[in-house]
Amino acid sequence: MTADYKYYSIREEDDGELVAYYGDYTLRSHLQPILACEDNSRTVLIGAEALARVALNDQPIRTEAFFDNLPDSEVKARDQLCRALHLASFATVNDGLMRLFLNIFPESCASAEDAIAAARMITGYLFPLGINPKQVVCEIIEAKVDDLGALKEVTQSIREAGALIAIDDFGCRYSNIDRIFELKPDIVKLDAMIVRRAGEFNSGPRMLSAIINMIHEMGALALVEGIEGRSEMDMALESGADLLQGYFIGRPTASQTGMEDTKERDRKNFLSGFIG
Ligand SMILES: [Ca+2]
Repeated sequence: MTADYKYYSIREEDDGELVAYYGDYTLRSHLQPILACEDNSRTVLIGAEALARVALNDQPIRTEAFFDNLPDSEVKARDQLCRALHLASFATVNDGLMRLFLNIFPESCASAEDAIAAARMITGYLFPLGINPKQVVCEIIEAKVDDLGALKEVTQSIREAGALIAIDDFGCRYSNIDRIFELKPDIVKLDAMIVRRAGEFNSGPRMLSAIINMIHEMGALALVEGIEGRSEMDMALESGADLLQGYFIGRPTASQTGMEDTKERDRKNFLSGFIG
């Protein structure tokens, strides 16, 4: 598959992996698995978050560095490139069931107009790539978007297309509970810092339960990020988390291998009954 756009190109390598080229930068799409908690603390793989791996002249760099100190128009072009790459890569491993969690860069929602354009860009790709909109969860960092009108536009446009909304990094900055209630997200992702802090205090697990209960009151599912060990996994399960993500479950890996490895491991977990 080859797709050329105004600012960049996406090409298929000999091994089948899609790579995006942007000047001297190359980008690859990696997936980090997300588990759903079922009754009796059983877990099952339901999807993955797409994360970009960026290199400059073949040297790996932080993904954030790809966006640093650029004019808005450039940030938007690069953000579009990431989303196009993630969607096209996911399409190559799409089994019709797994969900793709896709980050929306806050700068793409600076205004209502930008937000609508970003949402249209995503939804416009889905049909040609054979991805059911219901499989896509768009992650938005509410705390980084000042304009409530733009937030509403982007959530409404995404929802109208049939995709789901997740509030990302909840609790790491100045998350505004009122605004989140108003946006009616399907999922709220608790920042990794929350589970880490909850593990440091005796009252931590109760605090985590209270936060998760509040998210349930909103009518949303609670996804706990930052599961890096057994103790965090157990605490999240006991606190009523609906979804889990973190290194203990799986690191971001190249799309094809990552999903297959995790599926195999998760299948074993599922068959062996209980985790713990
Ligand atoms: Ca995210």
